[in-house]
Amino acid sequence: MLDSIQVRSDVKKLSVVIPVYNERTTLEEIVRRVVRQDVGMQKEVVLVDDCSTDGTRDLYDRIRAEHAASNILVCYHDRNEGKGAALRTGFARATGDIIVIQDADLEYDPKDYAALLAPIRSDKADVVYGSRFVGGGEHRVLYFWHMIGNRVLTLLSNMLTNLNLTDMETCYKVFRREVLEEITITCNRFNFEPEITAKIARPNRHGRYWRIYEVGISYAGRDYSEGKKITWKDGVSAIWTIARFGRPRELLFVTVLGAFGLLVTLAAASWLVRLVRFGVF
Ligand SMILES: Nc1nc2c(ncn2[C@@H]2O[C@H](COP(=O)(O)OP(=O)(O)OP(=O)(O)O)[C@@H](O)[C@H]2O)c(=O)[nH]1
Ligand SMILES: [Mg+2]
Repeated sequence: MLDSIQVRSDVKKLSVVIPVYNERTTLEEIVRRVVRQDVGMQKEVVLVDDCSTDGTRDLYDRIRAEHAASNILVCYHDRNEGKGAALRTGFARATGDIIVIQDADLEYDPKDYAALLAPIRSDKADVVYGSRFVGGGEHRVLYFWHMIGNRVLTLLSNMLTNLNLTDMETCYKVFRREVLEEITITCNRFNFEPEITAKIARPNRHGRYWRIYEVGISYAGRDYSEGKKITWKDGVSAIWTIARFGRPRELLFVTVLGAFGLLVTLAAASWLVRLVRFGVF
């Protein structure tokens, strides 16, 4: 696939940034999968351990020894700060021309890298999101309400960024180096997802918008017994972050629309109560 596209000559190295928190059971395997994946350019792996306490920290020497021929860098946080903070550390250390975020569990498959990198390599995109909700890749069937939650957060984020993404919360986000050089993540936890999405939707320092693409990816979600950690609290925090970083004009529009919807609902309810009182029903 990569051979058939026109490749940007300035794209020579991929950095895979992996935030890691208590992933003892999956870390070695995900690093193997990442290292094994041929991306047609140099590759470095930046592991950021977010103060794991489950024995994950004992694995890094073994990982370095197993992949002695590969370019693997390990950074350590001395207290747990969250995925956003781990990525901030990882981005600062990454030296690639393209940077991809890779979770340390086995939900996202590095085999999707070729498809994710293609729009950047062919100079169509500056940012690529891997969507779990489009395309024909295989998907594990899991929680309905989590899917609804993801859709609602993506909808709210789209309303306030004027983007038409289908999966704002996806782990697979790929950036040209230049994009990340202009963006600082301030949110430490999972709310960095709406923050970074809002920031790539803004004009860059040349006054132009970044070119954003989406590609379908496979997804092997895990359940809580397998280590799933995300909770409804992360959803609430995401909504607040979407509002906080949304574009002012869209925020005003959505607020007016919401207030109007609320008024219409209240008026309809009050008419209904009157009709019931007057014995119409
Ligand atoms: N939960 C959590 N993950 C962190 C933290 N710091 C770094 N991470 C890493 O961030 C990545 C995403 O975390 P996950 O818990 O898999 O989050 P998710 O994929 O959105 O949600 P589930 O896998 O469905 O729980 C993983 O590689 C974690 O190891 C942290 O403080 N908490
Ligand atoms: Mg996960």
